[in-house]
Amino acid sequence: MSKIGKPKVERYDAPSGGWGSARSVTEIVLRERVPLKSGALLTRQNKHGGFACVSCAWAKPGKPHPLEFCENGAKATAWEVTSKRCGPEFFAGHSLTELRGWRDYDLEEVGRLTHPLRYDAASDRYRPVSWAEAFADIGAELKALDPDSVIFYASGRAALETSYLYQLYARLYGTNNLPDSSNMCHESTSVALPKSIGVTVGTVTLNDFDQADCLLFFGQNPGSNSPRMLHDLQEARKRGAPIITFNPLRERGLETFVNPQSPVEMLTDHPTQISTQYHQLKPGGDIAALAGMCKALLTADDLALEQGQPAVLDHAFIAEHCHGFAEFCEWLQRQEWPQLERQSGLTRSALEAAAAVYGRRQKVIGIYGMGLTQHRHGVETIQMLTNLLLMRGNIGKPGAGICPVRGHSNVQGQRTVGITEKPELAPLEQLGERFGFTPPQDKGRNTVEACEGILDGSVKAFIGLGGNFLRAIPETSLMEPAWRTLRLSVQIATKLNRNHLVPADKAYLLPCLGRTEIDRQNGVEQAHSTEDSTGCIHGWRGVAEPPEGDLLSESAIVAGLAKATLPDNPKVTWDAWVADYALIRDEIALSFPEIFHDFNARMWEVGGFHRPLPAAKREWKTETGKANLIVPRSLDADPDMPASGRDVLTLMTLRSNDQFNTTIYGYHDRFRGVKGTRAVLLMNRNDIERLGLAEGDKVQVSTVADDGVRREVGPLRVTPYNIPEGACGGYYPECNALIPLWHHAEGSKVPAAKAIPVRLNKLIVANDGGFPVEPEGYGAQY
Ligand SMILES: Nc1nc2c(c(=O)[nH]1)N[C@H]1C(S)=C(S)[C@@H](COP(=O)(O)OP(=O)(O)OC[C@H]3O[C@@H](n4cnc5c(=O)[nH]c(N)nc54)[C@H](O)[C@@H]3O)O[C@H]1N2
Ligand SMILES: Nc1nc2c(c(=O)[nH]1)N[C@H]1C(S)=C(S)[C@@H](COP(=O)(O)OP(=O)(O)OC[C@H]3O[C@@H](n4cnc5c(=O)[nH]c(N)nc54)[C@H](O)[C@@H]3O)O[C@H]1N2
Ligand SMILES: [Mo]
Repeated sequence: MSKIGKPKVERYDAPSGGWGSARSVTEIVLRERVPLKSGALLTRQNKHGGFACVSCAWAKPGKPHPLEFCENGAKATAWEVTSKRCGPEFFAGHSLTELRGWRDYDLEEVGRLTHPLRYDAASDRYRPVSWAEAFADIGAELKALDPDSVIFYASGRAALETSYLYQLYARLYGTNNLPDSSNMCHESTSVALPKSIGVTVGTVTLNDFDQADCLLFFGQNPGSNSPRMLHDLQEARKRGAPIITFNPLRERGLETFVNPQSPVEMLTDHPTQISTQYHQLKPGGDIAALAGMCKALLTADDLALEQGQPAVLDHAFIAEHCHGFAEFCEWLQRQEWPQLERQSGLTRSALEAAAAVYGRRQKVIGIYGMGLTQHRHGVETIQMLTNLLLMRGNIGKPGAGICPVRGHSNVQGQRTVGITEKPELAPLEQLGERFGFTPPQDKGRNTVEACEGILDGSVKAFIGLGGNFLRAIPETSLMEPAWRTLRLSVQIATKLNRNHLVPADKAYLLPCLGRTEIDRQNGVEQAHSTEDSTGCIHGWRGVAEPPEGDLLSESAIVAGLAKATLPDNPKVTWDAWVADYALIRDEIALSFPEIFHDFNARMWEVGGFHRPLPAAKREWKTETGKANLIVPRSLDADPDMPASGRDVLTLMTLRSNDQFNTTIYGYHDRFRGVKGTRAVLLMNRNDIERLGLAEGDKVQVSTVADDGVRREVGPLRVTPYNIPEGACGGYYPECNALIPLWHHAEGSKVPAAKAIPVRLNKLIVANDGGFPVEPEGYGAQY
């Protein structure tokens, strides 16, 4: 197993980016023994004709920087093009029981999967199997099952071409059970925005970022999760645009930044201050904070009009474009400041200060991430942010808009080409006509519903197009044993992860090419495409040689499975599609002509092509035909879990700077000063003292919910941090065992991973020789 330095927690005062970032990239390139040729590959990342970064979904500019990648994008590439291998010899030497004792980090560090594998229960090992046999057996299993009992999950990476084939496969088979990682992520956005402004995605492009004169930042951590965005933030600051941040934690990337690609900045270490106001609100305090800002604007507007001054609100826009304004104002007037202060954890004067800056600026973008989407009332929180923007006409004009920062590099695109459990979002009629079948009309299962089905036995099989489902979902301690009752699990993956080690009756692990790699079909190099966070679609080509072994492209695997499962259909030409991905793009263009017409030509436009976004042109595809101001039901974002009792804290689960979701690159969360461990609980000093604890104590953390389920994670090291009283922070995925499956956003069913009421139990350990690198929170039953 890997060696990890001695655990340490210390203050990190350096800016984000800078030398720390450069060092961190060098470390991983060396550790992964990235072949020298592939090192040069980073220069092709996010470039026209190069390959799309496999990390985040941030926009890819038409005029890229010389090196258009960031610390974490470089780590993601090194992780994929590693020269380490995880082949049949490895599995011959290790049983699944043994491997379940390994850390997530060590599992993926073994290297790339190289051969198709089938679980052999007698020896408790994965054994090599031929593709033909794997496809035939999986197909036979699926034919015997009710399509409604099968889940077709996608994790957000696979390209548009593969994703289109995947949804077609599921629908031809007979189900809309197409959950996506987006169900744990920005589904709250896709439910909130259609009601507010009639689009499922954000309205801004990089062009708007170039013009904005103020940015509002809610619950998104660009320093770790979308570092290339720091360039755009830095540019905005240089233009004098204020950035107002709402985040319980002080995140380094939102404080200061040194551009690691600017020699002058690197040598002078002269950082740009990012946030001009930083409001450390309570987790889930956003509805109240936004209501406070809206109320302050309304009051200022009344006063201005009374005194014959220019209005603060954009009354012309509201009159022409909005619905529900009067009702929203009445609601705002009824809100009392003491209540808004209590719920948000911010003072009236702080909220008025934020509103004052916002009220003076003409082109404002509202940016947000998991801090808003992962709450019980996540959908309403996003609608409140939209309300604030609408009050001053900040949707549908250059330099302004709403900007959900998506996660996986093609998660938005997967939804666009039909990976969705909601039949109304897929072009079912067109698919039915084109391919001569009757598509399933019933709503499919989303992620939480898939989990419920696994628990109650109604789900019998799971196909995973990437991802680490079992580790990413809540309720780990119930879900892991339930997974073993599945009839079939098929995982299409690049690296070994914990989900692969919990076998179903029949379990297959199928190795695929990564996006950085050259995908040759019949000797011809294929291109593929993705959609970024700003609705921009780009074509790409892999540039690295794929690992030696017996791997297939994701599209070839999906087609192989489909052919073995489905009856022959002359209109469904799997072989031709896999031989030439351009033909798949022709099908995508036929299914979604408005977005993808002339797809094969337009995908190579410099900077990509944009999908039409009616809201960006002030066309509102809502039921009222207007942009709707929506009144929230309460100020509390998590009313299903009232944090009662002085000893109850609200836990937020967070990503470190050294991970991509469940992929752990290392144990240094540089920006937060945490080194060599993920077993930490970030706490306010006053809470530490009040609860009779001390820095370095080990605690067992348990969820406060009286539903009879025991949910515990620990030991975690008590770690003082700049975080509001009553809140604490721990890492995802280690803390997922603490999230009840039923604690999810209403409307979108995104697990509410940012507000879990917990109690701490101090552990008395006789020989306190340090603390572990990772806590236990799962697998205790094995
Ligand atoms: N390197 C790297 N890049 C990634 C990922 C990764 O794991 N590593 N993951 C990718 C994926 S799939 C996604 S979805 C994105 C996720 O990127 P983010 O949206 O940034 O997600 P998180 O890291 O979960 O944290 C969100 C931020 O919300 C804050 N927060 C928590 N609770 C609240 C709250 O109640 N209100 C407010 N206002 N803030 C709150 C946290 O302090 C944190 O700064 O990043 C993507 N990019
Ligand atoms: N507590 C808590 N839970 C969360 C979150 C949180 O903030 N807090 N965030 C949620 C969010 S936003 C998301 S998006 C989900 C993420 O959930 P998932 O998308 O399911 O998880 P990942 O960790 O991104 O998946 C990593 C695995 O994908 C496989 N993989 C990597 N690249 C490829 C590829 O190119 N092709 C294929 N086929 N496989 C590949 C590798 O085997 C790797 O082990 O987790 C959610 N869970
Ligand atoms: Mo995500």
